[in-house]
Amino acid sequence: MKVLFIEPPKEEWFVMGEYLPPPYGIIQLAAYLEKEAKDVEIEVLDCNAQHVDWNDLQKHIETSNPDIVASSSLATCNTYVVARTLETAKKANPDILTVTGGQHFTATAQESLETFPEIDVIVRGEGEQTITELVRNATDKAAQAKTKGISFRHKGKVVHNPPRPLIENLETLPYPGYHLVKNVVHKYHFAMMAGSDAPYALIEGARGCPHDCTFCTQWQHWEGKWRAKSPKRIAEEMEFCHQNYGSKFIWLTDDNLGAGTRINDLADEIIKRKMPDDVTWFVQARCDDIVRNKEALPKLRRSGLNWVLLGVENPEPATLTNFRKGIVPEDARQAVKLLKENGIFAHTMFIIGNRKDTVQSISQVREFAQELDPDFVMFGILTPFPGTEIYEEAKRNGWIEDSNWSHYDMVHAIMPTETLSTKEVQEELYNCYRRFYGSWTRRFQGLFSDNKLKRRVFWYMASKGLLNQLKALF
Ligand code: B12
Ligand code: SF4
Repeated sequence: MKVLFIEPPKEEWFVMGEYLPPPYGIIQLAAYLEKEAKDVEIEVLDCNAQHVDWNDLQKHIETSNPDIVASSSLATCNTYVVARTLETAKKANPDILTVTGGQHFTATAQESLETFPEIDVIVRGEGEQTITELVRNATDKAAQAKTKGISFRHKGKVVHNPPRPLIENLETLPYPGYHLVKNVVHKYHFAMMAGSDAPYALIEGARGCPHDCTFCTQWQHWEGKWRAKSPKRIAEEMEFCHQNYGSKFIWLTDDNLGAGTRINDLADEIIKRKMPDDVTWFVQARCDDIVRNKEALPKLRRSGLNWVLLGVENPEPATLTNFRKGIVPEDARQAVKLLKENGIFAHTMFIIGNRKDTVQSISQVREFAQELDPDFVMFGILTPFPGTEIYEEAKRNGWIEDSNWSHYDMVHAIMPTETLSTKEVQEELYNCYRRFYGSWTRRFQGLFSDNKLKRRVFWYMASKGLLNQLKALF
């Protein structure tokens, strides 16, 4: 029995410049399968790192000769890329069982199995135990059809098996399976965030989030539960990646660093390991949690945390309430200030294009970004990702004007607001970026900043022409 995990050829999300990320989801699944099903042969093909394009993929699958092909998906915008990968597997050998999973396919299992005949099985929700059972029962079709957590076609109908309970203790998961991509592991990098020569690793400290924002897929995907590894285990994984793979830029995949009470201990555990100063890490956090944990920030900085992405979303309290974000604008002011005071790169994310947005309210978003003056800003367009409440609302009300999944990347406008057309929302995104990055004062301050990170980001953005790329979208 052979399972081939594939990270398909993907285009970069251009807003963050040039990067090559490790395909963490599938190496995690493959490492678990390796541990639990010792007789199974496993191969991980990272098309982007191994320079396998669409022309070469079929040949590669034929040579590999797997019984099962499992494709990574990551985000809604990769839907067609996943379908094409599994279609290619079927062309190589129609007997291959094709599988995918993740947020998008979990939320659209019925529709996706109706639309894409090349997908045999969708693994809904948490993948490790389900893919292992699916592989174990590969020669017993009746047993396989009973696997919890899968959706598949049977006699022309889509069948959804009951969900699989979540793994109770995430520490039963193996360490990240970077050995499964060891020939390319040195290539993973994030040019703008850490430079092209800093080996980049993803590490998972938790799954899910205790909050329930209406635009977010994460809490729904992980059933409203937040499960975390201990600070000790997270620090051990960081050290493991640094020692074994030379990782210097570590992205903790947690959506919400501040959930629970682990921040202080996490900083202590990382500091205790005395990794070199050029090993840095990044994470996403809520503004209120940064404020709540302000005493721990100096220690976090000493542990190597040098970049935090904050979900500021909007300056309008009513919009924050509508999003069920649970923060107030003052949290954002405080959080940005605290990060900057502690030498941590403050990266903020704003969302425009909610139903009530007008030219005026979006200009307030821009002005709020100016006022906060973070080191780096990203503006995103409210995108109705399947699996979110916003999606259900938008679908019910017929707001969705673009059903091309490859546009669901928060850069393409998908729906109008009450007063702005979809095209106008698109133009407003450009205006937001132009207001923040178009100013010569800000450009000079960035390009010649004392802060090395800030300098790199601004030089990088200047060289990549982000504004022009955004303008080309309308
Ligand atoms: C790191 C990251 C990135 C990295 C790239 C990482 C990579 N490997 O390519 C960067 C920064 C480049 C990135 C870019 C983008 N990202 Co991103 N990213 C993440 C993040 C933080 C971690 C991903 C991860 O490794 N998770 C850990 C793994 C173990 O979890 P998992 O992927 O969910 O997999 C589990 C299950 O879902 C399931 N599963 C998943 N896939 C499969 C496949 C098979 C075969 C099976 C059996 C099971 C299975 O099993 C796994 C183990 O249980 C997630 C949020 C999160 N915490 O997951 C967002 C997230 C995936 N990103 C998201 C988005 C929207 C984007 C972007 C569009 C940009 C943006 N606007 O944010 C781009 C798209 C880029 C592209 N074209 O692919 C959204 C996706 C929502 C959606 N439905 O589309 C997420 C969920 C963030 C969020 N809060 O909404 N991202
Ligand atoms: S947006 Fe952030 S805080 Fe809100 S549910 Fe998603 S991960 Fe949690």
